[in-house]
Order: sequence, then C-alpha cells, then structure tokens
Amino acid sequence: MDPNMIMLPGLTGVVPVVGAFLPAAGINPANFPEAEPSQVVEMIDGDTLDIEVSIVRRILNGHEMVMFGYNRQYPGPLIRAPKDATLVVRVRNEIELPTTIHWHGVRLDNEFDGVPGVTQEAIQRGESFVYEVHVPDAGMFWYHPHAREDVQQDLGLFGNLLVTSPNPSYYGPAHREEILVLDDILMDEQGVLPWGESAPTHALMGRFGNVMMVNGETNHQLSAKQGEVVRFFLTNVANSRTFNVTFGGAQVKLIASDVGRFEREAWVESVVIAPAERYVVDVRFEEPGTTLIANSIQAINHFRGEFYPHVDTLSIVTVSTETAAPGISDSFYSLRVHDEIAA
Ligand SMILES: [Cu+2]
Repeated sequence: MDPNMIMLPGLTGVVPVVGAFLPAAGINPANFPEAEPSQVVEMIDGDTLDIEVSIVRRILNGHEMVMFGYNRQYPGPLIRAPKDATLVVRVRNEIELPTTIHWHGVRLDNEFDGVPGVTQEAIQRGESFVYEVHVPDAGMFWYHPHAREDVQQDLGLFGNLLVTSPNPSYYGPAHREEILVLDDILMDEQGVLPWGESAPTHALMGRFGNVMMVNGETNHQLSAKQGEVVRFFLTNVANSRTFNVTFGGAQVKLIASDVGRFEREAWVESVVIAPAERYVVDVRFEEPGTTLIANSIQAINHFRGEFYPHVDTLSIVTVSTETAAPGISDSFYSLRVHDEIAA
C-alpha cells in the first residue's frame, strides 16, 4: 500500500466509534526519560533479565512523542542466548495499559506464552510477571505484548531474541551482522494519530503507518566496505504492513527464516516479509557509492484501479572504496545445502 494513498470515499468512516487514546495524555513529555537505542544483552542458561515496561520520550519525524519502551530502549534489548538455554525474564509494568510479553516463535511452556486470559492474567500497572523462556531452536525470534498490540507494539514495545547455534558454521561466513527491525507508524503534521481507547480503530492487530522506520529510526543509515558481506537479520514488527525489501544492486542470498536455516540457500531479488516474520540474508556490497535498502512495492490506485511502482527508502548504505578483509567471495558465491533439514 502506498503510504500516501487515501482510502476510498465512505470507507474512511467504517471504523469503530471509540474515544482517542494517546499515552500519558496531558502530561508534559519532558517528565519522561528520553529513549535510547537498543543494547545487546548476552545471556546464558539460568541468567535473569529485568525488563521494565515504561513511558519514554522520543523525537520522531521532527515531533516530540510520548511512547512506550522495554528498559527505555528502541527497539527493546536485543537478547542473545545460546540454543537450549532457559532464561528468566522478570517483567514489570509501569504503563497505564495491562500488558504481557509473547515470545514469538519460541517453543516454550504454554504458561509463559504471554496470552492474557489464556496462559496468564495481564500484568497491571505496578505488577510483575516472571517468564521462563526456554529456547530449543537456533534462529531469530522476537518479543512483544499480547494485549492491545495495535497500541502497545505500535508505540515501541518490541525486541529481538537471537538464539545462537553451537555449530560455528550454522550460517556461512560473513564479515558482520546487522539487525534490521522494520516498522511503520501513522503520523500527520501534528504528530502521531491517536489510537482507539476502548478498541482498535482499524484491524485488530493494528493499522498501516505512513512513516517507515528501521530500528525505530526514520533515517537509518549504514556504512560498508567494498566486497563486504553483511548478514542482515530482518524482523517485521509493523502491525499490518508487508514489506518487499530490496538492496539496490547488491547480491542477496536468502539463508534462513522464522524456523532457522533453510535446506537450500537461494539467490533472491527481494525479501517479502509479512508482519511478525523474520528472514536472514547475506548481502555483498560490490560497488562503492550509495545503495538503498528499500520497500519496493506495487501500490494500488483504488480510484483508477491501477497498480504502480512505489519505493520507500528504509536505510541508506554508504559503500566505501576500502576493501573488506578477508575476502570471502568464494564462500559467498556458493549456495549451501543442509540435508538434515529436508522433510
Ligand atoms: Cu507475535
């Protein structure tokens, strides 16, 4: 969907009539701490992490905003843990909405799945819940609330959980890893548009936004060396938007997704990633200059019944003339096969 495309006449009114919700409405944003970029938390079996769900202040697209954060970070802390570890996560809720944490994609005990009214009661403001998160599979996972996701997730409550394999060649060689958390948010000239107070105003899981973000930033940038192979871990935390991620002219090798590495690696033109999905790609930046990581889609003009190409820049990669070392083009240009994954 083109972020600038308005809805058909008449359809804009077909939304539930609910009061408007903005977090901490009427309170000066200066009262809240400024959010900070995500930090990596290395955990091993038996470790405990405290996560506080609280109100933060952020500047987004030129607007001062009151948002939510896990430990005041955007995205929430990136948890790295080895396969088969059991992590203890103590969650304390300091926001006005009841919340939970759902560990998306993790095969854990049902009582820690974070579904309010089903596996636990929602965590009220001032209360805590202790999750035991056992991670039996290597791969990229993520965590988010399972209560009013349309509001809480949109306002910044999401984070990644990267489970590492004991096999050092679980993935092929890469020079470095980058986490790209894809998101969007709905804003106008005044700032963010309010959410529904008693119920979602659009789809149950939330709405499309018109401002694209990577790792919570609207102007995400990276630098790379010539010939550098960067492993990107993509997670789509947008409430409704499916992205089609392109990497300019760079060569893209798809190596893994939600449930770990693929049986066969493959060359791809782009990565289609729906809400909550994860993909892992190795990208080689061949040419010095600027490469755009973008959402490249066929948008639709409802009025004319026509598709047309639409591109939103997600991140700008500046590739230097310095050559990446060691050269790993041989391994990059071969596609690996993992027979043990075949059904
Ligand atoms: Cu989920």
